[in-house]
Amino acid sequence: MAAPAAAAPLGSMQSDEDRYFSTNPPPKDLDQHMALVEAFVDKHAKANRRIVLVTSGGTTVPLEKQTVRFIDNFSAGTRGATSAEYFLDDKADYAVIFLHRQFSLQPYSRHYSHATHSFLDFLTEDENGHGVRSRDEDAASMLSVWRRYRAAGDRLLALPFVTITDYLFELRAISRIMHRLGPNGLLYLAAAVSDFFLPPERMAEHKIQSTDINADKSSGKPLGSFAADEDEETFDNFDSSPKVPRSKSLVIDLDPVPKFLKSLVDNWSPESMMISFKLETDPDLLIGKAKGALERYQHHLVIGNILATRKQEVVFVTPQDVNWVRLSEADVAANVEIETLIVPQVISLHEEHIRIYKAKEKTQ
Ligand code: PAZ
Repeated sequence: MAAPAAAAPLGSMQSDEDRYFSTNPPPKDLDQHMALVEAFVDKHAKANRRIVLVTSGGTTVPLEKQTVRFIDNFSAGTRGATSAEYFLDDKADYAVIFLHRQFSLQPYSRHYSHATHSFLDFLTEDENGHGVRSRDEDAASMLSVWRRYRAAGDRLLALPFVTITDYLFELRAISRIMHRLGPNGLLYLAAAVSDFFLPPERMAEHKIQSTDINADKSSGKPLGSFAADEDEETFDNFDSSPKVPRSKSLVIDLDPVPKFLKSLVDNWSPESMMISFKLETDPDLLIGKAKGALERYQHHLVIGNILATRKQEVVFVTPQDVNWVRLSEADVAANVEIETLIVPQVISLHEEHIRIYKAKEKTQ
């Protein structure tokens, strides 16, 4: 029988969360970002405005400390950027902290920045030939986007992240600041966040090499987990060129990212309303996984979507209900955005959350 493990001395137990944040480096702009968030939150709290944190786009998983290669995902940030616009709408009047993947879609400019043709195609020479203006056919829609952009003004704070670790540091710090908003804070977590990462102690410092040549010179350490080559005398030679050693295959062994949403709900911003998104490709898994997330994290709403149909339908899963939200065929044909349905429903639920919180406060 194995001897029982010695009990850890009191105070020495580190949670997965503590370990993650103490062993991974914070993003270099974190302090500067949080100074902006503090000022933004204080200003809008004074105006008694509700604030939503919208997260958007994919997180990268770097394979090297001086990163040349990384793992990424499909998300362009359409859901986040589009939703942010509807939260900023005059009628909704939210202030939005837009935590987004660097260079992903942004509210308002998204209509032009990632279009299939260049933004320059929206312009034409003005009458005097001294400048440019929008083409006549685009003028009305551009004016509408521009007016909404100007109206949003200082209600939008956009902060970029790149890696999964940047994202988690920023999420933790922003949600802690939002805690001071009480129930007026809303967390709308639409970013496509990696479930896996490479811990720093297993990350190569320099670019991972595909052969053993100069391996020791470049890093002084083993270069990641390469599949060992049985036959060291094999070469990549298909012609009479000088012999070079055959490239090795790269085996990547990733750790699971600790589950942070429970900390968000319990500790970081417990009075905010929290909405997470759940993406699946297999429709048979979606509702079960969404319910599982609700049970596990005890938050307010999971919005589920399937990769192939995410722009036409989503499902709202709460502890009480499962409700599909769908665009009609006519809406799809007219390019109506599903966020025009999602955001107003989310706002009603947030209003309900605030009402319940205030009613509870009165009875205490
Ligand atoms: O960025 P996008 O609009 O192409 O995709 C949006 C989305 C599918 C990433 C989002 O709706 C979502 O489900 N986010 C959570 C993904 C997840 O981690 O399960």
